[in-house]
Amino acid sequence: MDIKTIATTPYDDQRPGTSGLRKKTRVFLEKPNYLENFVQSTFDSLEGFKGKTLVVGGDGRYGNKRAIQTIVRMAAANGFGRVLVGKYGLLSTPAASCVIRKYQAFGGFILSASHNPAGIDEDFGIKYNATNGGPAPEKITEAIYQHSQRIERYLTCEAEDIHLEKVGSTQIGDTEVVVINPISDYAELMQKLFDFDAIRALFQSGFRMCFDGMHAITGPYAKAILEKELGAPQGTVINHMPRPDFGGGHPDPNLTYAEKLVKIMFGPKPPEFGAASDGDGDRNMILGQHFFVTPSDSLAVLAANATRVPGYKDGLAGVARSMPTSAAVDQVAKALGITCYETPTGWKFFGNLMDAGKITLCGEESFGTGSDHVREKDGLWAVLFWLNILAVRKMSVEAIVQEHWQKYGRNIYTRHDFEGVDKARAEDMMQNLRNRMHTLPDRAVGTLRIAYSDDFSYTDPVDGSKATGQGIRIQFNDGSRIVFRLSGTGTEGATLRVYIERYEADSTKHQTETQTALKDLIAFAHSIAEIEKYTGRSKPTVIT
Ligand code: G16
Repeated sequence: MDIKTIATTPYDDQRPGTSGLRKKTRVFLEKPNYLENFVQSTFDSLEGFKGKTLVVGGDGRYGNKRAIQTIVRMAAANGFGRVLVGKYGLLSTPAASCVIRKYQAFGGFILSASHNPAGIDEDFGIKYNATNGGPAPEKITEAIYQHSQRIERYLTCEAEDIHLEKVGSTQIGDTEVVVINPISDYAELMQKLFDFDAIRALFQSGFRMCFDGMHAITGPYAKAILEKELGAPQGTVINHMPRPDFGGGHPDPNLTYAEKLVKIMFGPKPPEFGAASDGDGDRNMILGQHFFVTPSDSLAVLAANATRVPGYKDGLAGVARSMPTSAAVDQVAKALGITCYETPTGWKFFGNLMDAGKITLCGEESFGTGSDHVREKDGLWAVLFWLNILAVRKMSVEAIVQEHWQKYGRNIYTRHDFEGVDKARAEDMMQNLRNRMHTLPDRAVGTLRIAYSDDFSYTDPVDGSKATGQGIRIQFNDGSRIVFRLSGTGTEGATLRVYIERYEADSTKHQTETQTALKDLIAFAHSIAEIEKYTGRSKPTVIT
């Protein structure tokens, strides 16, 4: 193989965010060597991969296939022994994690900007996952960034494009490139975790569901598993064809963007169960008939019912949630006598806890739920977990959640997003709040009193690494909370996220509409942070 050394120069904006490097598609396509710089900086940050296996796949968005061809050539030139690529260039994020683990790969690249829209004028992204199948920890992402700041060359080679349309193997010099079925390894893992017979019987009994693939990666996975394997009627999976522009939609499974599914589930005679996943298949939304399950509640319900599901029948080692996620799962952990860890936002913070056997289940308010079966959050896994519980308990989604609240109390919860605001102004707002944090304790807000306020920091209990500046918390004496953070996944301007939560033990108050139940805290959040003054917005763009 003729290895080519190509001269290049650094870009100063290649620091990975909450989940990899996300930019406008044109940045990757039109800035010379933008992708190559990031890929080579990643290789240069790693040691010991010569002759080992690299996994490559993506969510099928615009630019996916072209990026894969570039990465395959670079992987060969850098000395990987084998590259596993999903057919058509596809691999959902959890499937990529599964494949990395199953084939003991050195690591993998996932091409995705997750739930961000796709297309030439939308977003593209790339992230590196390590040997455990999980997102690279901060020490690797920081090393990648440092390398990207002094990069002078990248390595590639002359080779024909790989035939991504056909499963099979080819050689580039000493490197074997294998195009794999992107679904089968993942489907096999799901079969090991869940009672497929019970779910099959549920569908045979006439149970109906609607799964929204949002024209993104999970469509083919859901078709294969729900319809073909589990016998759900054809048509159960809607928007199932992945498209390079996700059909022009915004594949974020929430009440705003999963519009078609929401219409069905809140319309006349809805199916018993509704679910959606996002661009790269790691997020999930769970719906009952006219009923939305918050991601925080969903995690708590899965934890409380885990032993009814084969893969978790021996119980949970522990659980974890990101800091802004509601404390619903904390109540379950307390009842089960297991530890609940509180981590910063970002799936990468769960990896060490899972590798060390400290947790089995974890989740985030941002529609992510998962377990130690892989090292990514997993949308379809969460849907199958719910289906398994529904098959065993023979109750509706709403009845299960209502019963859960009766037993554990309800953590009434909402997130308000202010998308596309001015970045500098949003950072000023956060700084202003930070400067005044120390004046807040003991202050009365209606009948509540502020217990403390801080900027969340985290010390990893496994390797002692520290993460600071992870979100400003205002904690009240009754357990209520308000959290302010700026999103780390956007590509333009800033998104302010405000998370609001109140614990309600009194079941007579569980039916109050969420925004009404949290009205006083929402008003206080607006006034204390001076949201309108800094962002020019009096109302959020998205409420979840
Ligand atoms: C990513 C991360 C998640 C995080 C979410 C939101 O999800 O993997 O851990 O919770 O972003 O992050 P932020 O609030 O910073 O926008 P995904 O689905 O986009 O990969």
